Amino acid sequence: MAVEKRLLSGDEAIALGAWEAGAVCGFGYPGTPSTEILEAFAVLKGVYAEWSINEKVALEAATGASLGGARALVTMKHVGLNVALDAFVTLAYTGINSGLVVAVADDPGMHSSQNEQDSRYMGKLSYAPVIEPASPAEAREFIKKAYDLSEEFDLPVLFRITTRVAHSRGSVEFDMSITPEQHKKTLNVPWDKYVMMPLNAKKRRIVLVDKYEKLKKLAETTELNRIEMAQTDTGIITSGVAYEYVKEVFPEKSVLKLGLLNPLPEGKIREFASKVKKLYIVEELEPYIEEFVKSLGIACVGKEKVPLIDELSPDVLREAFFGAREKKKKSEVTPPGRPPQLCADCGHRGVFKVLNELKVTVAGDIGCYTLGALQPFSAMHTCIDMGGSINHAYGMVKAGADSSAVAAVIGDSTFMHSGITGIANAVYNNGDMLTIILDNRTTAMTGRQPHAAAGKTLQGIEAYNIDIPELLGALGVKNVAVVDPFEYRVLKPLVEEYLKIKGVRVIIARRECALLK
Ligand SMILES: Cc1ncc(C[n+]2csc(CCOP(=O)(O)OP(=O)(O)O)c2C)c(N)n1
Repeated sequence: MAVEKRLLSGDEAIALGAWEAGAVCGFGYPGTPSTEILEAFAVLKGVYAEWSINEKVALEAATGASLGGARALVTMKHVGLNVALDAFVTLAYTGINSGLVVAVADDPGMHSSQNEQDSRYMGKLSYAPVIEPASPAEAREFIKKAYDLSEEFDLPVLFRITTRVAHSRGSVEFDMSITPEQHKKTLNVPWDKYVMMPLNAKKRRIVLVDKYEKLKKLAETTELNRIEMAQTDTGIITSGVAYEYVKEVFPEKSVLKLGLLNPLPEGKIREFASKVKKLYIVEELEPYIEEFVKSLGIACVGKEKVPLIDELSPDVLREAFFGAREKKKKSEVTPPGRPPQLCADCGHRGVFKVLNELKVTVAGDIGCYTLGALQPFSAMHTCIDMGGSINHAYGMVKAGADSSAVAAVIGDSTFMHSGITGIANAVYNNGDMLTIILDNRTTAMTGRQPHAAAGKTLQGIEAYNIDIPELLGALGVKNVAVVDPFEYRVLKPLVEEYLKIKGVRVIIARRECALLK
C-alpha cells in the first residue's frame, strides 16, 4: 500500500475513482466544467479513452463497451446530456452488462454555458439512479459506489456534479500502486433485453419500474444519504456543494445530506422532518428535493428563501437567511469588468470583420467564435444550441429572409458534433443559405481538444483527418471554398460572391488556432 494524499479537483477525483473501480473505457465530448474528467482518465494505466464526435455517440459507444464486458465511463456537460438523452432514457430499459456511469457536470451560474438546467430531473425522467458528491474526496468515493450500483441494479447511473465540485480542489487519498479491480465480463447481448421493439420494451418497462421500487428501499439504507443530528430547532436537507455551504453557515443545525438524488428516500426524509421543528431545503438550481418533500405533505421552506437563479455560496445563504447586513464584507474596490475577447491572433476575427462590414444577419453557434457577437464585430444574431446555426439560417430563408444577407457560422468541432446533419437536411430540402465553417483545427473554447477533423485522438494517436470539403462534396454541396480568414482581400469578395450564389454553399475559413502553436 502506498496511500498518498493529493490536492485534486473533483474532475480528477472522478477519473481516479472510476479507474480504481475498474473502468477501462472512457468516452466523452468536451464541455466545461466536465472536460478535465476524461483528460485525467486518458493518462491512467491501461485505459482506452476518446473524444467522441458528440455526447450521444459517446454514450452509445460506452453502451457497446459495457455490453462487450468493460466498465465504462462517459463524460459530458449538462447540455450534452440533452444530446445523449435519446440513448440514455431507453438504456435504462435495457440495462447494462458491465457498469456504466455517466458523469454529467451542471453549471449553476452559467459560467460557461448557455443555460442553467438541472440534470437531476433527467434521472427522474429515466428512472436511473442519480448520485451527487459534495467534494472531490466524495467524488472519488461515490463513483466507486456508482459502478457497484450500476451492476447491482443493471442500470446506467448518472453521476451529477456542479462547477464548484468539478473545479474546486480538495484533499483526496489514493493509492496509485494498486491494480484496479477487474470486472471484465464477456460480451452478453440477449436479444429480448436489448432489442427495444414494443414486444420487449413493454416487458423491460415493467422490469424498470420494479428496479425503481428496489432502489427506493436502498435509498433508505444507503450510506450515500446521512443524517447529522445537532440542534433540533432547525433541520436542513441539502446535497452536493450546497452541503459544504450549509456546514459553514449553519454549523450547529441538523442536516440530512443526500448523496443519492434519485430516488429520494421518503422514509429518511420523514424521520428527519419529525425530529426538527422547522425544515429548510437548501439546494442549487431547481426545487427538486423541495417538490418531493412537499409532495409528502411535509411543510418546508426552500425556494421562497434560497435563490432559484445562479449558484449558491456561503454569502448567498447568509444574505438569504440573515439579510444583507450579515454578508461578509467585500472589498470596497470594484475592479473594472473584463469581457472575454477573441485572441489578438485569432482567425475568427477576419470572418467577423467581413460579416460586420457586409451587414449580414448571422446565425451563430457555440465556441470561441460566439465572441463575434460582441464589439467591435457585433456580427452574430443567434446562438442557442450546438449545431443549431446552420438550421437557423436555413429556416430564416425558408421563412422569406433574403438569402444574400443571411449566413450561418459554425466552428469545426461544432460542425463535426452536430452540424453535418444540418447541411444534409438543407441539401435534401433545397435549402438556400451560406454557411461559413470557422476551421481552427481544434475545439478551442474548451481547451483545444482534438476532434474528428483534426487528425489526433485524445490519447495522442495520429488519426484519419476527416476532410471537410470532401465530406461536403459527398453530401451534395456544389459550391465549397477554402480560404485563410486573414487574407482579407480574398475573403471579402469571396463572401460577397457566395452570399449571392443560390443553394447550399459553404466557405471554410481555415486558420489554425493561435494558441495551438
Ligand atoms: C451540447 C454541448 N456540448 C458541449 C458544449 C461545450 N462546448 C462549447 S463550444 C464547444 C466547441 C467549440 O469548438 P469549435 O466549434 O471548434 O469552435 P472554437 O471554440 O474552436 O472556435 C464545446 C465543446 C456545449 N456548449 N454544448
